[in-house]
Amino acid sequence: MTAPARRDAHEPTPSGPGAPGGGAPATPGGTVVLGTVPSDSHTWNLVLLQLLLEECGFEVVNLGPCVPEELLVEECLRHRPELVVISSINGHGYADGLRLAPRVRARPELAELSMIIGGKLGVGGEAADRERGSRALLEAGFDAVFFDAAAADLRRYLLSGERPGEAAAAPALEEEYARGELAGASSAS
Ligand code: B12
Repeated sequence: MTAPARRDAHEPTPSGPGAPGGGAPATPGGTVVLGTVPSDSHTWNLVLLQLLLEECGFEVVNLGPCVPEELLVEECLRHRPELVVISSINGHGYADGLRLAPRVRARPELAELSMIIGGKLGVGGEAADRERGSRALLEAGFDAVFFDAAAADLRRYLLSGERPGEAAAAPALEEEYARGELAGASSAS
């Protein structure tokens, strides 16, 4: 695994000791809080991601579009989720995410929470922009950043055995995935 600043835009950064946020890994069967940044009113991305997360065994609390930062913090405190997934596609995800992550991390109870962000996060199409943006979002408190991401990137992240604590759950899902029993498996590689 390469250092965060050098990694491919689609390659998740490992959580755990040393990683920003250092969040505990998500395990299937837990709760995922899903939402977007305050400026983003797109909803179909959230619907698709909710379906994917549910297929992977998570209970999903979908906060919908234009989630105020305070609401996200409140919902995280209430549900204590295994994972927070922030999806943004309007191009402001990068800027909003830089404000959002520190708000969450400011609460000591949420300092170790696993939190990722992805979608169409910016408007600059250059790889260097994505790399700089990813690094800044990681430093702001996200555990993984997916610039210009697809749903398959989230699936891959959830199935990843690299994240400690997922080793037990990942092989079973991996088998289902290989058999094509998880929706969308044929389009992922
Ligand atoms: C429908 C739509 C709208 C509708 C939304 C209706 C609704 N209820 O959702 C309306 C008309 C309201 C709208 C408004 C705007 N839109 Co609009 N919209 C779209 C459009 C056509 C489709 C989006 C969609 O629903 N896709 C379907 C979902 C399922 O796919 P997806 O968005 O790609 O999401 C997947 C991936 O991104 C990924 N993913 C998403 N999040 C995450 C998170 C993680 C962690 C991971 C791993 C993966 C992941 O998985 C998702 C599920 O498969 C896109 C163009 C396009 N063809 O994509 C523009 C688009 C998203 N819109 C855009 C823009 C600019 C706007 C406006 C700013 C326009 C304006 N000037 O007013 C506003 C924003 C309003 C706001 N406050 O947010 C731009 C964003 C540009 C950018 N990011 O660089 C796009 C790309 C159009 C374009 N090419 O310019 N929009």
